[in-house]
Amino acid sequence: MANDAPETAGATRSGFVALIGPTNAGKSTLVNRLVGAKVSIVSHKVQTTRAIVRGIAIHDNAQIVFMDTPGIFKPRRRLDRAMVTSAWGGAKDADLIMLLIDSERGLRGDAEAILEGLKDVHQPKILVLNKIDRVKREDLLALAAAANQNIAFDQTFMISAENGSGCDDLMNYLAKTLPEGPWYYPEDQISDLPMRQLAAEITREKLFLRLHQELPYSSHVETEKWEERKDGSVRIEQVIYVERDSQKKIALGKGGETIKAISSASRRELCEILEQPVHLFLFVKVRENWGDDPERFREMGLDFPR
Ligand SMILES: Nc1nc2c(ncn2[C@@H]2O[C@H](COP(=O)(O)OP(=O)(O)OP(=O)(O)O)[C@@H](O)[C@H]2O)c(=O)[nH]1
Ligand SMILES: [Mg+2]
Repeated sequence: MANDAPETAGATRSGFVALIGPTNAGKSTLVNRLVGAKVSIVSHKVQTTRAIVRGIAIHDNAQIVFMDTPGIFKPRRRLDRAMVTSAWGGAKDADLIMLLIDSERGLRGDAEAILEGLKDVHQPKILVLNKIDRVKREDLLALAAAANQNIAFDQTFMISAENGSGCDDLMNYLAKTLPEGPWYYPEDQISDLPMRQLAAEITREKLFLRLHQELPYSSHVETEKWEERKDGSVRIEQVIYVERDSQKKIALGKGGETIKAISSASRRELCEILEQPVHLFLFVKVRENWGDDPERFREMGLDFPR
């Protein structure tokens, strides 16, 4: 046809790549590695990511928009259901889907159900076996074969998001596979999360790292105030919402030592990210049943399941 665009050497490519997988597979770790900056929080606990976080990378002439999604698992609470729905929604919006599996866990647990669910998703899919620093090579090959049995993955990659091994090959593949087209975001943008929200997420990460049992899952952080000061520093006030008075006591710790430790870890990281001195003030408030409050879901970027 006459209006066919000529193949130009400098044609740009762009697209959305959704990372889906069981909780704790290393999706957020991988997004941070591929973007080259921390855009999504990471913890050793399950269900760390709660809503889709977009991290943007440029490789060769391609702009790759990674969608980090909440892990997929069998939901119990309302919040769980919203998270799992959001993850599948991310997959449906993507140009390409990356299924991330923890090689050590293999297909046990939620992975089987996700493979089943992927049969209804029609975009190109690739399989990424993560945490290869933890397993023997022959086990990896067996896992790759088993996962490829029911789903036609275009490619299988074996990587370690933690130490970066295999990540260059993965990026090269994505950059040449995404469709031709203009970039979606300005060249220097690495995330679509507003700073106030990223700051709340950083504090939530410290909470996940520090607190045990159910408490991290029953808490939620919001940035309430953000005040740039004349001396170049910033004053940030955040509230940690918990569901019960007993949880508030645990979050504060004896003599306030737990909240102090969380605050200073979060403040240190915020200073680094913002490249300015940070005065961080954390408050713990009880908000009963925040897990059933539509407003909280909106704040997190989730739909409220009825
Ligand atoms: N050994 C090893 N650990 C890894 C690797 N990638 C991630 N991890 C660890 O796995 C844990 C979970 O990582 P996350 O990135 O939070 O996992 P996720 O898939 O985003 O988890 P959810 O958001 O809860 O669904 C963290 O303790 C990471 O440090 C890897 O390549 N090797
Ligand atoms: Mg995550």
